[in-house]
Amino acid sequence: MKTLQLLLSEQRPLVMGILNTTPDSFSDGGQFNIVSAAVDHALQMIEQGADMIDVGGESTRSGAAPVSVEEEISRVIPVIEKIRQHSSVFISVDTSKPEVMRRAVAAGADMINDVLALQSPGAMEICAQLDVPVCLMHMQGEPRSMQHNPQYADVVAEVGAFLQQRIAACVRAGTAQENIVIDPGFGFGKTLEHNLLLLGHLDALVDLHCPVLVGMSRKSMIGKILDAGVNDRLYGSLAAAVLACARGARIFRVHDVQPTVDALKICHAVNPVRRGGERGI
Ligand code: 7PM
Repeated sequence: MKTLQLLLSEQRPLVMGILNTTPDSFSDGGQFNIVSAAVDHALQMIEQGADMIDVGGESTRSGAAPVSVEEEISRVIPVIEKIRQHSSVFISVDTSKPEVMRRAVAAGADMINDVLALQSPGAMEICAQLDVPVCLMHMQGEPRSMQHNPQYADVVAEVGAFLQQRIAACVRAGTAQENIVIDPGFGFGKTLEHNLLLLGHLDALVDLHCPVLVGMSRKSMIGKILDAGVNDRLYGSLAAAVLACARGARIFRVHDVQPTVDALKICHAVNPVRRGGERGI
């Protein structure tokens, strides 16, 4: 079994492949076809060098309709079970619902990735009880309205303070400090300027002594700079990943696994154990 500690101890950037199981991401809507297409995609990303697969069943797109617990379970659980049958890859589940967290870990998931940073009632307690690693992400507002005029006095300080509070709350609830990963939440209630400030000052988050995960792949911050549609954001996404890596990020949540693995190998070759001992674990 792979553990977060073991992967991090390799002292190289870790690539997390994004696996969407929402019906809108597949052309054929049938349940069997969705599961088998998702598992095929996961195996392909593993082949390309993904260290982790992030399985998500709830679209966090601004304006997207909420998904029921039953619906989310029916999307992600069969996929997690099938990936586990084929591979020992590290699996994270992108969810905010305590019941989905419990079921996903029972099905073989290794980590909880929660864009709400375990603020749903019961979520923090379940994660402590399950004794699994968690990724705490910052978001301002809620998905439906978060991009309507986000405002900060000091985005870097506010995101850092929020994550620090959530780390403390999780540790109080019983989660081991070593099991906590933090994420600035690029694009979640942030303008392009906010996102760039966070990327430019990522060291402020690295200083919180938890490994930092970043997700900028194909996001609108890349699209806005390049004036490019979602299918023309690969090179921009690679550049953003490399910059984050150079500033101390440890885990990269991406769509395009193989190109990202290559780009990050270059970054890592320059400085393999970047401040490894004392920072970001
Ligand atoms: C529509 C809009 C669909 C945005 C999907 C998204 C992150 C995440 C997502 C992230 C962590 C995407 C996002 N983004 N989890 N889940 N960090 N930890 O572009 O940045 O994938 S969903």
